[in-house]
Amino acid sequence: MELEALSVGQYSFIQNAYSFGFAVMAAATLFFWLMKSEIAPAYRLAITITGLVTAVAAYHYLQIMLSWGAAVDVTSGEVISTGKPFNQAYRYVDWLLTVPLLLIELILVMRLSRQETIKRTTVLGGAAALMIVLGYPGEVSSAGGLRFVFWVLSMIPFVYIVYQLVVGLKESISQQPESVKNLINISVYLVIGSWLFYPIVYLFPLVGLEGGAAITAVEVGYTVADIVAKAVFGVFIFMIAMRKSQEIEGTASTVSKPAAAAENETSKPS
Ligand code: RET
Repeated sequence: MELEALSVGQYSFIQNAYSFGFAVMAAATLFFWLMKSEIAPAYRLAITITGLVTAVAAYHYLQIMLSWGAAVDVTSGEVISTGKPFNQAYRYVDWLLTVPLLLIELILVMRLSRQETIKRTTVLGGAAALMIVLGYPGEVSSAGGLRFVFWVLSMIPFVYIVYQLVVGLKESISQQPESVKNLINISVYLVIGSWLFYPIVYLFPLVGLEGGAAITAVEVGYTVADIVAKAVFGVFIFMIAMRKSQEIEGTASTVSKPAAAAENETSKPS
């Protein structure tokens, strides 16, 4: 990455985007974990994982921010490289850990049969990890040809995941309770929509986008996409779990309603 192509303004803007990313991911983690007690036990694992994903991301945003701060010196009013490299591996390590978990969150909150859960989490999680691993060599290579080859290789599991989400899960989604069907469909399209951003951005250097504006677009763009794919998506998972929990609670309270009503009657002041 040609950091000296940045203006001080662009450099700070990116630093602020990382800081914002850290704040959102850390706050989202606290929210998911603190609110977990509101969720029925059957859906708590999904929410624990949702919080883990944002926790891992918060940690990486902090590391990215520190690495960004150490890579250049702006005290002269210009962006001067300090010689310490900006570590791009943090993003990929983050994705490697969190992208499979994001798909696992979705499967867990659907609460499919045990066998289907194992099958789908393994296949989708495995494909997601493969997609990230195949993308990395191209990301760090300076040869355009190699970048393109790894883009094509990484697109194979990507297309497979999209196919599985849209076609493979159709039947299972149709069996979900009416109250959450819509939320699950939105979550699936949120995954596809936010994930599409990454392979497009990856191609920027190949279509001649360079310089400070391109670096800014890529770094800020990845940060926004990460926030949508992890925190916003997490809120949807949370809403699905919450609605399903309320349904379980609703069924339970219908059973005990007569007793509760009778108690209310007797305790009413006259
Ligand atoms: C790469 C390499 C080029 C081809 C493809 C890619 C896909 C990356 C994706 C990343 C998703 C990241 C998420 C992060 C959440 O915070 C690796 C850029 C297909 C889909 C969801």
